[in-house]
Amino acid sequence: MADTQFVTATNVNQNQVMDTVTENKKNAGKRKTDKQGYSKEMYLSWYELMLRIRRFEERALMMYGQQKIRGFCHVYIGQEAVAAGIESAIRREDAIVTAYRQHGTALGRGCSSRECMAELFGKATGIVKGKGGSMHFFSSEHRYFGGNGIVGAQIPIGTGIAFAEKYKGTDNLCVTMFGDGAARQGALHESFNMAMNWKLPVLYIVENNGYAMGTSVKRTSNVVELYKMGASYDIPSEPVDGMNPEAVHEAVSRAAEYIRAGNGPYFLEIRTYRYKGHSVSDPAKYRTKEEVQEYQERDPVKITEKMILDNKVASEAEIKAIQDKVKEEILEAVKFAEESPYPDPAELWNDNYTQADYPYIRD
Ligand SMILES: Cc1ncc(C[n+]2csc(CCOP(=O)(O)OP(=O)(O)O)c2C)c(N)n1
Ligand SMILES: [Mg+2]
Repeated sequence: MADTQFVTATNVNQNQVMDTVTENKKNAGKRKTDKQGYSKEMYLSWYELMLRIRRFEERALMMYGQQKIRGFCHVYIGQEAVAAGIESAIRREDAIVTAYRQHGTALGRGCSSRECMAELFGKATGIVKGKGGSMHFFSSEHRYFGGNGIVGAQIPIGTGIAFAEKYKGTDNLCVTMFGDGAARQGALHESFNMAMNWKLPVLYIVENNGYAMGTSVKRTSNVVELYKMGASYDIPSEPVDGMNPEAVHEAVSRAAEYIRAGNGPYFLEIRTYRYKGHSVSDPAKYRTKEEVQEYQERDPVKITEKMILDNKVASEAEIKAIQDKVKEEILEAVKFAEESPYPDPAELWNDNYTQADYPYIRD
């Protein structure tokens, strides 16, 4: 199943973890994707979720082109294995908070395609009543805390959610995700330090897709292997192949086990790639076609489908049934969004945070 060494001991010591880090690094990119290590249900659920995210966003881009969706829109296409591998390795009660490239994470949490699509359309039936749009899905029912537009702002928020879980005595953890661009924010360092000092149940995940808007990781810092940043706080950290749901699942599983045992935070650098530009308005001229192609050859949806078929995990008919189901679901979601009403203008006054006794300065 895995060609990496697992860290499963509850009181694993730091040297062991750092040995594992070195091992993983040596093995990164060497993982075999042609061997079956998990159940049929697992492979099919990874495939279905990744396909749902892919088809959802392809359709959203089409609707954007028709101006049915407006405003900011950052798609996750290429990064789907990250959402799939995280979800299969954690529990529904665990919390997740992430940045603005977040449609896939919300769908992974189980938020419905129709509510998410309606949100993109700005409709009252959207997941946050049409008031958030592409960057701001949220669902406390799904333990999904958004959707944050300020780069890195969710890092202290996720740390705070983890603090709340520890304070309340649950054994839930908070997966706190951010991009490589956010890894340079000061808030990350304050959060890492506090989480480690207080042994908070937080799994930090940087989705390193190589770019922050048009700026490559290489141009930002000498430290391009982002997982190494955890070492300054003694947080166990490792790099992960983010183009393969199996690798993500394995890394998140051992991290979650370590955290749930009360050891404090864990940090994963999941290496991935976005095929599209930063947002719909970015032609992505700062990188070569060859670079994009290289990653498309490792496409997580395609490699998972190939793996399933080559190993006869499921039949072509079963794969086709999933494809048809997802296609129908997304078309239905668009229809639902189109037919839904816009929010009543009076809704502007609802769901705003107010504090009755806040000392406003008044004339
Ligand atoms: C504090 C702050 N600074 C700058 C921006 C403008 N901005 C929006 S996205 C972005 C790049 C972030 O890149 P990364 O964290 O790698 O995420 P990715 O888009 O690759 O998923 C920047 C600089 C912002 N939203 N917030
Ligand atoms: Mg990035």
